[in-house]
Amino acid sequence: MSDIFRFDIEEQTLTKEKVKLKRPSKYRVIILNDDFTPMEFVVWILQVVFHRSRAESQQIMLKAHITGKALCGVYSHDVARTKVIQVQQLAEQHGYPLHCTMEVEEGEEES
Ligand code: TYC
Repeated sequence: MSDIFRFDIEEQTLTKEKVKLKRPSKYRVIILNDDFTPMEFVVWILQVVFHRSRAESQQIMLKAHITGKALCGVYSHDVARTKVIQVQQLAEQHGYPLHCTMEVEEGEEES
C-alpha cells in the first residue's frame, strides 16, 4: 500500500489517495494420474521440466499415482503455463496421456 499526496491548487486542499498494489498471483502446477503413462516417464518429466531431484520426483509421482494428483511446483503465471505446455508436448511426443493443470494459489485473486 502506498500513499499518493495530491495538492489541489484551486481548492487549496491536500488529499491523500490510497493506491492498492497487488502482488502478482502465483500458480500451482498439478500433475494428474492416469492408467497408461509409465511411472519412470513421470519421474523423468518431474526431473527435466520441474528440476526436481530423483528422490523428490519419485515421491511426487507416487503421490499422484495413489491420490490422483500431486503438486509439482508454484510459479508465476507465464512460467506455470510454459511448464504445462512442455509436459503436454513431451507426453504427446512419447504417445502418453499424461496431463497437468495449473491453478491459482489459495488466497490469491485471479488478475
Ligand atoms: N498410474 C500410472 C501407472 O500406473 C503412473 C502415473 C503416476 C501416471 C503419476 C501419471 O501423474 C502420474 N503406470
